[in-house]
This record gives sequence, structure tokens and C-alpha cells, in this order.
Amino acid sequence: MKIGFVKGNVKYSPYICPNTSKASNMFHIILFGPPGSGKGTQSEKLIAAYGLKHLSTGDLLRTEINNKTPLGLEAKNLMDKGQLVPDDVVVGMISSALDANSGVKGFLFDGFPRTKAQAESLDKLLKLKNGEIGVFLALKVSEEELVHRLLNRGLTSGRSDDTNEEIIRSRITEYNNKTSSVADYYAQFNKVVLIPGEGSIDDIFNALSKEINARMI
Ligand code: B4P
Repeated sequence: MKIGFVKGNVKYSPYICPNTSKASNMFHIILFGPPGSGKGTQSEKLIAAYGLKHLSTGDLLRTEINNKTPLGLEAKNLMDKGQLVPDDVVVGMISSALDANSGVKGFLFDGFPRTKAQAESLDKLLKLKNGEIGVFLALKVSEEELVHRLLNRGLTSGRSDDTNEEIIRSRITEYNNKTSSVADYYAQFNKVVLIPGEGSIDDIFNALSKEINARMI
């Protein structure tokens, strides 16, 4: 599959885009939504279908925790309370991951950016590589369904942030206070598409794929 991009209402292939000497052929996706909205679940299917590199800040942080690094110990303390990890920590992790994976078709960002500052940093990092976000896909799920799903996952995931309803509700509050406005940031560039996140996993995947196919060439 050849990968192009959309600017305004115009679709460009990698070979006819303006400034071909500069523009990147990579296509980057942000999969956005509150905790438990299906980002991780859908990411697995999307990377298999489109051959993108999956970058989940939650997974990167859990690896640091499992390896008992100083960064992991600091992150665990915050994650166990349902709070966000500081911007400079997650931006540093993403910056290293971008540098370590320069030959890929594109990145699927899962759970990142979670603040406007993270979004601005990501745009700058991609710009340094002559790239930009192709589409921002936002999953919409009711709060009660989120709590139900996460408590259910907590029965088997071993994740300490999934077992306590109060912590789960703190994560949702943190999302409402600090993260939901990231969609407004990308809306100013006409990149946001809302996707209903309740229903079967396959139906939601099909809805996401339809939007990606309309933008990838
Ligand atoms: P994440 O690892 O990003 O986890 P999440 O938001 O809880 O999960 P996700 O949304 O991917 O789960 P999914 O719906 O797939 O973050 C964890 C913590 O890390 C954060 O709270 C924060 O502290 C920290 N962190 C991460 N990134 C950060 C950043 N950028 N800045 C600062 N801090 C950061 O799965 C949920 C459940 O729903 C699963 O059991 C799944 O099977 C089920 N499910 C999925 N789709 C379904 C469907 N359609 N129907 C029914 N069930 C479904």
C-alpha cells in the first residue's frame, strides 16, 4: 500500500505531494479516548492491518515499571493514584521511540498525547522529521461503560490502576480535566473524527478503518 496524506480537501499521493523533496511519506494516526475506551484493543488490530508502529505511552511506562527503573518507580506512584505522568517524561520516551524507528510506514499513537503541551511537543517532533498527524480518531464511550470495562479488565490484568473504582473514576476525571481538550487542539487543524466506541470490537474497527482508508492512499 502506498501512503499519502490529505491537506484541506485535497488528497496527495507520496509522489505528487508539494515539496516532495521535503514531505515525509509516513502516515501517523492518533487513537484518542478516555481510559477503557478501546484504544489498546483497537490499536492491536490497526497495526496488524496497516503495518504501522504502535507507540503506547501506557505500555512504555509499564515496561519501565516492570524493569524497576527510577522513571518507572516515579510513574507507578502517579499511575496508581490515577494521575498523569509529567509531560517531559512521556515526551522524552516518545522522542526516543521516534528516533529508534525511523524506517517505519508511520506511527499509531495510543494514549499520547494526553495534554495540550504533549500535543504541541509531538507536532514539533514530527515536523523535525517533515511529518505531521494524518488523522485524530476519537473514541466516544459513556462513563458507566468505561468503569464497567476497566473493573472487568482488572479481574485479570494484574493492573493496580484497574482494580479500584475510585481510582478508575479519578483517571476519568483526569481525562476530563486535562486530556479531553487535546481534541480541540487538533480540531483547529481539521484532523478530528469522532467514532462511537460502544458496540462490537469488529464494528468499531471497521468504522476506524473507513476513516483511515479515506485518508491513506
Ligand atoms: P493507558 O495504558 O493508556 O491505558 P488505558 O487508557 O487505561 O486503556 P485503553 O483505553 O488502552 O484500554 P482499552 O480500552 O483497550 O494508560 C494508563 C495510565 O498510564 C494512565 O492512567 C496514566 O497514568 C499513564 N499514562 C499513559 N500515557 C500517558 C501520557 N501520555 N501522559 C501522562 N500519563 C500517561 O481496554 C479496556 C477494556 O475494555 C479491555 O478489557 C477491553 O477488552 C475492553 N474493551 C475494549 N473495547 C471494547 C468493546 N468494544 N466492548 C466491550 N469491551 C471492550
